[in-house]
Amino acid sequence: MTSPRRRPAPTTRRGDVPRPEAPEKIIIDCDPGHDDAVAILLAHGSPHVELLAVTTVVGNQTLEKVTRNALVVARVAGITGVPFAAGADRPLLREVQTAPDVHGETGMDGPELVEPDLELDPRHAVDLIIDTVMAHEPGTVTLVPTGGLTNIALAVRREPRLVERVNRVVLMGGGVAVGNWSPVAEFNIVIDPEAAAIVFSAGWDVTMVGLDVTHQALATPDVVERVARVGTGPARFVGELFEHFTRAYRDAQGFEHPPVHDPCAVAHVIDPTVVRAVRMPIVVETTGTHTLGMTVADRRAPAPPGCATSAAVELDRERFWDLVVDALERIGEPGAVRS
Ligand SMILES: [Ca+2]
Repeated sequence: MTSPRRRPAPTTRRGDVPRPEAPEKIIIDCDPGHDDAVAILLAHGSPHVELLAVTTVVGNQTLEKVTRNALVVARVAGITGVPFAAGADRPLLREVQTAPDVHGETGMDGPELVEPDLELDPRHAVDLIIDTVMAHEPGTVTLVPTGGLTNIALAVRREPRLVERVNRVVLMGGGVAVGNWSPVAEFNIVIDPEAAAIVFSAGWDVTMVGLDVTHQALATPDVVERVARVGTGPARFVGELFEHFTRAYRDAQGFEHPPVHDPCAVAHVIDPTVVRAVRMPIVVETTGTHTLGMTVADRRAPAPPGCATSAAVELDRERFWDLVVDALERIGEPGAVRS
């Protein structure tokens, strides 16, 4: 079954963002994470999405660290009235793999990480996801995972009606023809390939925003300068994240400028013309000797009838960063950046 899709509103002049009738309700499931932090800020600052909940999953660092980081971002962004809950502390089958070479010992090295002031929701992330989706009208809540897919897989196994209830899943992970954790696999997928296989094959509408587009979302000096010009505490926070991310990506992965992956998924929800996706069958490799965690995308057009998966193929870089800068400007200066 195909979920109801929101029709993209027409874009007006360059730099403007489309004006949908109502913001799209989203849940971000994440592992902050420098780019997860930017994704949360983009979602919070954008008038085109409504953040219903933030859940965390082991990934870039341990569950304890990424959960604390999510709460730090909440304080920096001034997010209140949105539940935050911690989820899985390990993958379904595999050993825990984290990425300290990219994200540091804290998982969000760079800025000073202030003491969080938000209480965690007592529920497990999986329960919070299920409760939130089931409490809303069918087809109105979009899941935006930006970490490993353990929580999402557990949620859809625990409550199979989620397949019909969610609007769609727009995830950062994978790639059509590129890897980063192996020659063919991306980190979010390969750290829990069984969970990813469950999510991609569940039958709900899945859009994979993968490395093909996120490797174009580079924090180049002009982007760093644009963010700095916003001049607020949250913008300085992002600047300090970029500083670490730039060094780490240079040393660990040989990138001149770091790809800021996770906000690309949020940007696709905000405006599908900024991150354009094409429908194609995608399956996750769970047994490959050299290809574990590969998202095997069938680019032989056209996609067969009933195909529920899409892959992002093109990023409008200029308008993507417009969205991020616009969100930071709207957030302003509400949260403490220095303790
Ligand atoms: Ca992430």
